This record gives sequence, structure tokens and C-alpha cells, in this order.
Amino acid sequence: MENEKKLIFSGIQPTGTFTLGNYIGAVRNWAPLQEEYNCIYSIVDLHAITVTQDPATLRKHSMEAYALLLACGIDPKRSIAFFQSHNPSHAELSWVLSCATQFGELSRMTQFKDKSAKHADNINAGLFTYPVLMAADILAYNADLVPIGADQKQHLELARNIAQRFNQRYGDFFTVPDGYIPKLGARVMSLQNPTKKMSKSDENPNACILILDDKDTIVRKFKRAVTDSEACVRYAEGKDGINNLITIYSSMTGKTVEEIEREFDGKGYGDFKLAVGEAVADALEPIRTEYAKLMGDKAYLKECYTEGAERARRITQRTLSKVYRKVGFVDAR
Ligand code: AQP
Repeated sequence: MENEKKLIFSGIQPTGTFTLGNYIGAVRNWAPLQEEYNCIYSIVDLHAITVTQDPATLRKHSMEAYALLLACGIDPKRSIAFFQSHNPSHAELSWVLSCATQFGELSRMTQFKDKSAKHADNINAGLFTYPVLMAADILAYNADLVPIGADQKQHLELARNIAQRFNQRYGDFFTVPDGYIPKLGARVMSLQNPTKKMSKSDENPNACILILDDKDTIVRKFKRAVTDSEACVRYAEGKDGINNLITIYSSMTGKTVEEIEREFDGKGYGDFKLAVGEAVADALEPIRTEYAKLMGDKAYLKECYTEGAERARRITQRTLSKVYRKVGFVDAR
């Protein structure tokens, strides 16, 4: 990696095929960042097991997620792209950082509250300490910038607090990372309940667009999207469904809200939904093609993620041994 460039870290869970929300809010922005930054992108499988996973399905989703990452334009030679579980430093650093994190802070995390309500039968300690592992993911590389969707803002804030607390206690060491949240599409909403974010693990298949859905499926899901009875394409308070579709259309076409309102002036929701569906399907088409190609070459994928993990480990082992020395552990060598 080039020394003079700032460093970016971001991750995505292999809990299913990426949604349009993951794509617009996060992954789509990752490829262009490679021009300006040193980038480290991880399939964060350790995070995924905070909710119950079927092992065979998790393994399958993880390989698919890795291929999707490359299909979305991540260059595994230029950037580091790897599985989180292939680098033990994340879990090791997480332990040290958990001793610099307060119970009260973790109790305030809204994702913990949401996920424990959703998975009431499995409110495990990992779900609670998830944000500490996320802090370790970022701080292990001393990342400057973390591209995320709006839902991860609170976790990033916590990572900053942990870094600052560690620095105060042991002397300046960790870079305090900044979030990089897109202006548009930072929170893509469910098509069936537009007050809720679009999620990979939504049980209703019509609620989210998966980036591997074919054109017919995408168009059909948009046709069924929940809107309102006004039948006027305009961005306004109380029109969550239409606002969401306008945001999606805008981020796919680059058109402004005003341009979109003008384009669909006098037209019904049917025309608008069809246009959004087609714009999304056309934009995702090259990703589907590239993904199919990559999934046909598992040896290449393996070569990429093995090399990615080696490069990642080289960086974080140095961080970890410095952290161990700072907190007072006896040198191993
Ligand atoms: N709806 C969304 N709109 C914009 N950005 C989103 N992100 C997630 N959903 C939206 C961003 O995608 C990145 C990766 O997310 P993740 O895999 O770490 O987990 P998540 O945020 O919990 O995403 P999901 O899809 O809702 O997964 P499940 O259903 O497994 O919990 C993050 O940068 C996130 O902000």
C-alpha cells in the first residue's frame, strides 16, 4: 500500500446477498475510493454469528459476498479484500478494547436494542459487544475513514470514543476515525415498510431488492412497493414510500429531486415505479454478469482472499504487539 495515502476500512456481513441498501449506502462507494485512498475491505463473518446462522449457509453466503465485493469493483491487488475470520488480530484487539468500553455505552446502542427485540431467543454476549469488535476492525489498521450507511453512525461514534479513551490512558496511539456517509442513499428503506431500513435478513422477500435479482424480479418488487394514495411524484413529509423511491432513482440516475418531480409531473405511480425498477435493474446488470464469472473461478477467489488476509495480518500484528506492550503485557519474544 502507498504510504502517503489515507487509509479506509469498511466491512459487510455475509448474512445474505447484498441488498440495494447495502449497495447504495456502502459498497457502491467503495470502488471509486480506491483511486484516492489505501482501502481495506472485509467480509465480516465474525459479526455474522451474533445471530444464529446455519454453518453451510454462512459458508456459502461468505463466498458469495466475497465474489460480490469484487464484482462491485473492488480490485484485490490494489486494495486488501479478505475474510475477517482469517485475521485473528480483530478478535484479539477486541478483547483489549472491550476493557476500555463501558457497559452503559453498549446498552445505548440502538442496533443492539433492535436486534435483541428481533432475536429475543438469542440475546447473546456477542450481539452486545458487536460494536467493540467493529471498533477493533477499524482501529487495528488505524483507519482514517470508514465509509458506512447512516445506521452504523452510532457504532462509529463509539469506536471514536474507545480510541480517544485508549489514547488518553496509554498515550496517543490510535487514529480517531471519521465516518464517510453518502449524502444521498445513506438509508435506503424497505419497499414494504418505508419507515424501516432495507435489510438483508428481512423475512418479506418483496421488502428488499437483492443486487443479484434479475430484471423481472426487480421490476415486480418495485411495482409492489408501498406508496400512498396521493398519486403525485413529489418529495414531501409523510410520503415515506415515494421519498424512498425518489432517493433510489436519484442515486441510480444522478438526477436531482426537482428533475425527477418534473419528469413525472402528471404521470401516475405505475410509470414512476417502472422507471425506478428499470434504472436499478440496468445499473445492477454488469454486477450480475461479473459475479457469475467470478463464481466460476473459485481458485482465483481463494488466491485473492488468502493473499488479502496475509496482507491484513501483517498490518494488524504490528498494531497488536504495540497495544500489548502499551497495556503492560510481557513481550513474547
Ligand atoms: N438500508 C440501508 N441503506 C443504506 N446503507 C445500508 N447499509 C445496510 N443497510 C443499509 C450499510 O451497508 C453496510 C454493510 O452492512 P452490514 O452487512 O454490516 O449490516 P447491516 O447494517 O446490519 O445490514 P443489513 O442489510 O440490515 O444486514 P442484516 O439484515 O444482516 O442485519 C454498512 O455500512 C451499512 O451501514
